Amino acid sequence: MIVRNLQTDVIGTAREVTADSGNWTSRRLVLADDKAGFSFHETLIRAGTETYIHYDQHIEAVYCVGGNGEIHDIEANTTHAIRDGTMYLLDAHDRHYLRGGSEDMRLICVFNPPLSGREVHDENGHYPLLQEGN
Ligand code: 9YT
Repeated sequence: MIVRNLQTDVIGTAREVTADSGNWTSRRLVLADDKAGFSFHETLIRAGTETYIHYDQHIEAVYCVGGNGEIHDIEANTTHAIRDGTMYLLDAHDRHYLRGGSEDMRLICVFNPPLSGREVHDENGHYPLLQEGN
């Protein structure tokens, strides 16, 4: 069994990653080296920001537990409000814009394959497929 606490084991360590843009901070509670087959994060999306994302190598489920924002599905040209209790699943490598609303949004995110820990979006909104040890 692995037990971790956000405050004591994640915040302020290498498991906490902030985008260069400052748009989001990801606190990575479970990573690839835990060998669970997925990674598990709490992500803060800053209010009023917009981030282009395209996970071409990963599937991600996202569940909102606080704050507000929206997701714009580029292919479908639809926009969905996100608030406490909203889930979205990026099951088709969906290109999208993620927008923070009037307050920071707190999201619980699961990635398959798991992130190894250091990923931030590249200029195409992608996360690379990092192998452990890279
Ligand atoms: C919801 C989302 O994809 N936000 C960007 C950060 C990502 N969730 C991560 O690395 O934790």
